[in-house]
Amino acid sequence: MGVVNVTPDSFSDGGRFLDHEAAIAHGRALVGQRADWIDVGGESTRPRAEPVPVDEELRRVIPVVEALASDGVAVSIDTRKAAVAEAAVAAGARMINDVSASLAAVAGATGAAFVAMHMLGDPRTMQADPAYGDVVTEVRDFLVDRADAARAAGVHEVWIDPGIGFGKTLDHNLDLLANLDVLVATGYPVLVATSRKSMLGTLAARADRTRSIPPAGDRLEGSIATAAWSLLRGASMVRVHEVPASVRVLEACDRALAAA
Ligand code: HH2
Repeated sequence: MGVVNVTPDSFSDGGRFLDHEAAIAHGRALVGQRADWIDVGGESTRPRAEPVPVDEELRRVIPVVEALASDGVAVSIDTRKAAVAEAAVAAGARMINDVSASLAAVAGATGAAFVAMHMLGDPRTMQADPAYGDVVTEVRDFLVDRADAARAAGVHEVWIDPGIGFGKTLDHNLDLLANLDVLVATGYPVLVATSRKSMLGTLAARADRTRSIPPAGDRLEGSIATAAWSLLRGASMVRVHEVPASVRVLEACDRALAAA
């Protein structure tokens, strides 16, 4: 799944694809690089991000969804708002990628596939002091509950996603990655999105023996390593900014899995 953020403030590519033509061209390029899904988002959910009014989010994403969908691209709409999800599906999106895991009814009513992601709190406050008893069990139970509800609401294709970086410390994120098999064992296909996230900046700085965290655009090694890890541990899809490198990883992982 390749990312197209039509936002001024996304943590790694904010402002690069705010212009509709640039966003559409980027989506087409990612398809050419073999992304199966293009995830179009009009609201940053990075820590401390401010919510975007519904009209503004619609203005950002709908022309991009329409253009890509009319090319035959499988478009996913990354939103927490029912009105945006509905309009995007009407414009041709086939999947609702919902970081709030609350839009199952819209997916059921529109016939779209649905991604339920786990987040503790909301983006404004989620990284303040996230705490869990057992992060893996709590995330799994939450996701199964939301995914079962989505199925009951008539959704034909339901994905689950641990929500790396959404109300989680580095240790929580690592615990979830280490125990991905617990999510895979639920039977729901698992989507993982680590690409360029802050945990990878922290780990890169540790590797470099420095305090300076590399910027989001300079976290490719960690993005690739965690994508490969996720795929080898049973994830069915990874959400990434750098599609060509990720496709190569997928190819290598597929071969390794087939040989195993
Ligand atoms: N992470 C981001 C956005 N959408 N969707 C799913 N299912 N899982 C994720 O982990 C996830 C997501 C954050 O990344 P990005 O879109 O690059 O940044 P921003 O939210 O700042 O636009």
